[in-house]
Amino acid sequence: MRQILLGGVAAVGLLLAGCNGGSGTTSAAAKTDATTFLASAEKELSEFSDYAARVQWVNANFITDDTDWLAARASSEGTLLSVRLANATKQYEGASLTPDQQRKMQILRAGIVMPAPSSGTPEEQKAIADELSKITTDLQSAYGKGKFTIDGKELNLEQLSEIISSSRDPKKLQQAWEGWQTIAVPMKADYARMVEIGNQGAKELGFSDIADMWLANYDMPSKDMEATVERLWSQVQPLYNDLHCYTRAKLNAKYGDAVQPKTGPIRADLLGNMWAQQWNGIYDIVAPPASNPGYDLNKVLVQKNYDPIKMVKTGEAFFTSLGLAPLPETFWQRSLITRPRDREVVCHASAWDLDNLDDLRIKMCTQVNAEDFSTVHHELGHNFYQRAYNKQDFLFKNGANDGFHEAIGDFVALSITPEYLKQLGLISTSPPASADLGLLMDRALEKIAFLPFGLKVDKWRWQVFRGEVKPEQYNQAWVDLGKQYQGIIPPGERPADAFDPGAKFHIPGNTPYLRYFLSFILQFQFQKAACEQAGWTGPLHRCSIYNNKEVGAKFAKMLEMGASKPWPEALEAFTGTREIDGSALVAYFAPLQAWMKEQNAGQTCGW
Ligand code: X8Z
Ligand code: ZN
Repeated sequence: MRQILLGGVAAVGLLLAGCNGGSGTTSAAAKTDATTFLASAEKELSEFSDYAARVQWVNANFITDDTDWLAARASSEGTLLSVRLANATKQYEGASLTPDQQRKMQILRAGIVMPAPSSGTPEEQKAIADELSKITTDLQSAYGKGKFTIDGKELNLEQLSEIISSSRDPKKLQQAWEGWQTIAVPMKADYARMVEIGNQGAKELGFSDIADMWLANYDMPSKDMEATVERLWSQVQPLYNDLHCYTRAKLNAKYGDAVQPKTGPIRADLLGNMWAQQWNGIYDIVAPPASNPGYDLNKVLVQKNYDPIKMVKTGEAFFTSLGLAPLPETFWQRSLITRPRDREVVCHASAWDLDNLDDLRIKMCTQVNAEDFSTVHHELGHNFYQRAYNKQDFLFKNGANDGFHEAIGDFVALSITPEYLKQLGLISTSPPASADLGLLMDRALEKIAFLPFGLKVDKWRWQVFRGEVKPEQYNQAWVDLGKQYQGIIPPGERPADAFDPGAKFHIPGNTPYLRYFLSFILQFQFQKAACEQAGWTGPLHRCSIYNNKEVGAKFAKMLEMGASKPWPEALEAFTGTREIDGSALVAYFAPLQAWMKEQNAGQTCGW
């Protein structure tokens, strides 16, 4: 495993494989003792992972028909292996197992992202695993190669995204937005078939569907996890509504009623990001008056001659300032840090752990700007987590849950404060308290704007996996959820063949998305706890734990636990609480929320 992709993904699935076509599964006669079974499963998975990770790495770094073929084959082998092991756990149902053994069995059973069915003859099993793997590989490659031509020029995602964040011409924005969505049209039929196969696989493993299976990875029954998500959303939704209301008024003032009406949803292409998931691209439009931080990190990085390598070195230096060991030399030799000019690559940023030990790498098409400076910390968070838990047993080499994996680097990036930038020599003076609203607004555009999007992606998939939304309703359901949660609508009528969800990496990439919603909650809990440990008494958004070895040591304790204990224990180890909770996030933004409420007075908020 190591669906290392995107860092420490839980999936024992897809990437693993075992080739020694073991007999199936539930034969009681063949029942081995649990300790022996788990040891052999971990050995097999670990060996397979060493191979599959390299195949996937090469495919993502050189997308060709041949590497697609290799990746599909490895993925099929991985699916067969992980499904075989998942089925084999059925022998131990009701057996008396230690908590660790139970945990490993559950990881084997539920940790497959897209399971293939295991009924039928070995030939039939292989045929359907091959079909599934070809679909998942093709979807991912189609996304990686996505382009759209404007004025005779073929544009990739970075170029189209640049238009979305910098243009203020509604026609150009609409053209770039609609253009990017076209890359997903050919994916729809494959996606529907994949859902069919995956659901059959999930049912055979005892789940009602893939949604049930994904939600079973949080140390509680799926239903309880879903309820937890609802509780978290109800805690943070009022904050999002205030930001939405304030932003809509600013967009209305900028573009006029014909483009952005005063009431109702916001036009999705006006928010500075292709998916309206983070709105920092329109900071200039929503900036609170008289609270200019006095610097623009985008410009500062360029002026100070930062290049992609220097950005990554700076990120690494933050982690080592906490007392963590530097990255190995191979990280620098083997990572892909800028987009190569001569070949197709999967540019969506990811962190990898090729040998489940210390062959760590990132792969990202880094640009010198504030967003990618943050993303560098995000990716390195995955790598430092991976190395911290490398002494755990194979099945525990993972995040406490997938939200933790996503939150580590983001938590560290919350320490990129003006004071920290000053320590780096990037700015010469730290802005006064009067700039706080500006600093908080910039963070809100990154963190608060994201919350409903973070929810939308898997709300859509849950509906699809549960059969509540059929292929002919795929697009409408996506648009409806965007309206319901984000309060956004597409810039124009959507074509009948549209498949807009496919234009977001994690849908063709089959990366579960709830993790990011959880991460955006957790990272503020980490921040609050860390700053308390550091004795910080100022506003939370000014707190940086740079160089703090004591906080670092406690942080490392949580990281080293990996997935060996239920996640509330890991949370407790660092923060002292076992509950995931949105109040730290709400407290962080309290001054901004109070100010936005004043600005919104007299308006009809909501949509
Ligand atoms: O996919 C990512 C990371 C890799 S795990 C770059 N993120 C989500 C996204 O881009 O949609 C980080 C924030 C949300
Ligand atoms: Zn990530």
